[in-house]
Amino acid sequence: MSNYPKRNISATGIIEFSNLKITEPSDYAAGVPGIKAALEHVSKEAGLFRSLRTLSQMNQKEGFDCPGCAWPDPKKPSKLGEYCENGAKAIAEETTYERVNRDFFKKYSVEEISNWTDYQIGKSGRITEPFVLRPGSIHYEPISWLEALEITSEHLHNLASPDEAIFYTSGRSSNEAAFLYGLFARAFGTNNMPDCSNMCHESSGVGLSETLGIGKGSVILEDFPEAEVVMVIGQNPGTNHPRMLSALQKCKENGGKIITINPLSESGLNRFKNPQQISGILGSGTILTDIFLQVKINQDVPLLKLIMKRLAKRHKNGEKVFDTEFISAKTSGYQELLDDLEHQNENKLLELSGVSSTMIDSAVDVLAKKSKIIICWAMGLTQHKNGVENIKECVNLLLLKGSIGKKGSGTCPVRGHSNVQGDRSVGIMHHVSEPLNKSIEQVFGFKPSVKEGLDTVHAIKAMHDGKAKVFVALGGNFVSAASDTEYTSEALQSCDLTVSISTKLNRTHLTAGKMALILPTLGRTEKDKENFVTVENSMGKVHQSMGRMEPASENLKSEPEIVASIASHYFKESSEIDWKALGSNYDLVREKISQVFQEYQDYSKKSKGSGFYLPNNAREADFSKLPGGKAQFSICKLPEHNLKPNEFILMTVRSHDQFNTTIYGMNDRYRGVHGERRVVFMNPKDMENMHLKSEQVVDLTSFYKGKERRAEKFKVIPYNIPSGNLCAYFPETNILVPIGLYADKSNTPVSKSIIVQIEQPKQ
Ligand SMILES: Nc1nc2c(c(=O)[nH]1)N[C@H]1C(S)=C(S)[C@@H](COP(=O)(O)OP(=O)(O)OC[C@H]3O[C@@H](n4cnc5c(=O)[nH]c(N)nc54)[C@H](O)[C@@H]3O)O[C@H]1N2
Ligand SMILES: Nc1nc2c(c(=O)[nH]1)N[C@H]1C(S)=C(S)[C@@H](COP(=O)(O)OP(=O)(O)OC[C@H]3O[C@@H](n4cnc5c(=O)[nH]c(N)nc54)[C@H](O)[C@@H]3O)O[C@H]1N2
Ligand SMILES: [Mo]
Repeated sequence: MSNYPKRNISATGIIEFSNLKITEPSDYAAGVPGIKAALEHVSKEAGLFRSLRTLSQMNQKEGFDCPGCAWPDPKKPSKLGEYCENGAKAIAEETTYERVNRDFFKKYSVEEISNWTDYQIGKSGRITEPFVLRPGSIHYEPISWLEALEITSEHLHNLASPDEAIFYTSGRSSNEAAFLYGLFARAFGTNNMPDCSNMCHESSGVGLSETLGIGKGSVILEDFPEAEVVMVIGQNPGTNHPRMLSALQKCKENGGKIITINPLSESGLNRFKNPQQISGILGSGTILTDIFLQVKINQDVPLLKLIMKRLAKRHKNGEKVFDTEFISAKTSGYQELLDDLEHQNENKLLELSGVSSTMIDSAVDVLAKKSKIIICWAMGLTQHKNGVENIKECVNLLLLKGSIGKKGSGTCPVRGHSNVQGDRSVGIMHHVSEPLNKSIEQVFGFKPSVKEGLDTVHAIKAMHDGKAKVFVALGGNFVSAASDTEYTSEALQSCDLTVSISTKLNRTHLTAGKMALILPTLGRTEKDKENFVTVENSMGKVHQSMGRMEPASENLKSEPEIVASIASHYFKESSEIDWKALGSNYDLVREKISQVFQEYQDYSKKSKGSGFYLPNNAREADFSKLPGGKAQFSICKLPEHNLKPNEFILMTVRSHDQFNTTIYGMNDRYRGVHGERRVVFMNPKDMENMHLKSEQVVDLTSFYKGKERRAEKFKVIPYNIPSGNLCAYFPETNILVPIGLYADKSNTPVSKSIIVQIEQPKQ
């Protein structure tokens, strides 16, 4: 495409402070303030009565699946409503009355909107019809569906190779949409299918596959009441998976213990006032965490090694601590692990972990005596250079205790997006799978490419280098979610065409290619004729989801229909596949899925009601597909940071008022931060050493391979966080994560251990 003047787009928005108020962090989650916050959000965005009706359908058998997190629904959903405060916010966000329509784009140019914060952009509302940003133009204008599809098709045809196209998926898409999308990418000829999982639980997938033979967790919801110990590592369920707190509550009520490992003492894990119980509203709630190990950022491997070393010592002294029968029948590498633990220096591990020896002993004591153990984790373990080894170390502990494939025990990587696991199961994957390729050939009659595709970080590099020219996104907000914001923004803007299938406006629509399209789609809550779609929850259960609200505009199409239309316009008459039929008949899509993946027999029928579980070998303690037919112990290295005296490790987390890049509001109630997001949490002693006062404004800089990256203007907040560690929110801090810095094997950006310095603001 010939050269047009480059648009003047801000990748981050103008930086302005709002109204910071700091209070004591809350010492419990949910309760009355949770109900109040939920009601405030829904009334403001979408009207109270309309929202309450929508919420009453959420996570019910005939209703729709919450578009928030992937935590499973109980067998008997509460009649009062099976949702949490943050689920209510997700609904408010989708069912908002605000609209991004022709008038909006006439009034505001993309250059102007790009100066807004992500919060302001998101609050603009739902997109009402297809829009195009033509080369050289700075205003989106309406375009017909037909012309938009023709433009997409023409650009895809003009590529020199199918590998010049990128097909990104975010985890909110249904199984049906994701399957069609993956099928189209493969029929088109590429495996370039990066997805949000690459930035999220990819390390879990890799670590679990290599050790247990399946990239998913092994527990189901009914294991929680049975568990004797639940360890929650690197996860903040009070904010990100609030319905998980009810499962933890049941574990506690049955006498179970909870061990939490986190650099922060997160309120949601301290005490829970269940808003669905009278006692939760009037009473003092349930204490959740019994033992809190305040680990330093990224020192979980040393901590877990120390725990295992002390357990091994007790075992050696004759106490029956390890499940030796399980170990000899089902595992490989036990002796090597014991040797490694033996050689580790106790004091070094202790110092690295930052946790007191007596606290570790209390955890060891509980773990020594119990055998039904669940380990839950999320981004606090996956988004590090050694993310994969973090997971393997958790597996080591479970294997020593025989806590796999047994009721009340197992692995629980708590998934993020509501269908991120389902999208993977039905074929969104940049890796080549021989069996999948074979199946697709049998069912659809074409041979998919055998060339490995690009994941998120490599797709960004390819676009930046001019090797990929068309970017299509099925949902998500690529530029704000990915690392190295400025670099990713340049990468997208260098594309000839970017196409976003979206519900709401976001920054990726602004860091657009030379030509850009927004194809507006129905959300989860909305009626899609009489169709239902299916999703898979965090525990491998597939079930239906059916929206019932009137769509935000009559000009929206469903995701499966949009994907199928792109395919049918691209192939015209030349495809064996009847894309039009697939785009309108989801039973037919499910039939095709069940032909390609044998686990989905009788798919349409079985997904009704409460749904069905996909097979899970780890749940059955069947490791026959692994070397020697055994689960694998791993020897993990200690993480290395080599910090200079003025350097800190920064983790980037979610506030209580956001869903990834969608900012619901400006408060982080549990952590006592109100009205502001540009804050950095810091240990008071570190502040003193650096002569920093509370609310003083600083810049954060990171250096990587000779390049400085700077995130400007953050207010310092004294907080209970280990010395040498910092915490701030994403996406504001993504600008600091170098594109070249990602986890070994999983390629997940290291969003939780960024080495930074604190500097005086530049201006
Ligand atoms: N309301 C809401 N719900 C969500 C989301 C949302 O944004 N908002 N996002 C969804 C998505 S996609 C995902 S992936 C999940 C994310 O769920 P989480 O992983 O809970 O999300 P984060 O905010 O990234 O929190 C990470 C936690 O790990 C801790 N941590 C950071 N570094 C370390 C470390 O080195 N070691 C240990 N032990 N702990 C560490 C942090 O202190 C924090 O408590 O939530 C999903 N659900
Ligand atoms: N620094 C840092 N970066 C991170 C993380 C971190 O912890 N720290 N976490 C990472 C993680 S875990 C993840 S999962 C990624 C998230 O990456 P993404 O999934 O790409 O980002 P989201 O913010 O969830 O996407 C929000 C957008 O999705 C669109 N959308 C919402 N609902 C629908 C729908 O039903 N259909 C369609 N088609 N579109 C819809 C809307 O337009 C909305 O603006 O971010 C990652 N980035
Ligand atoms: Mo995620």
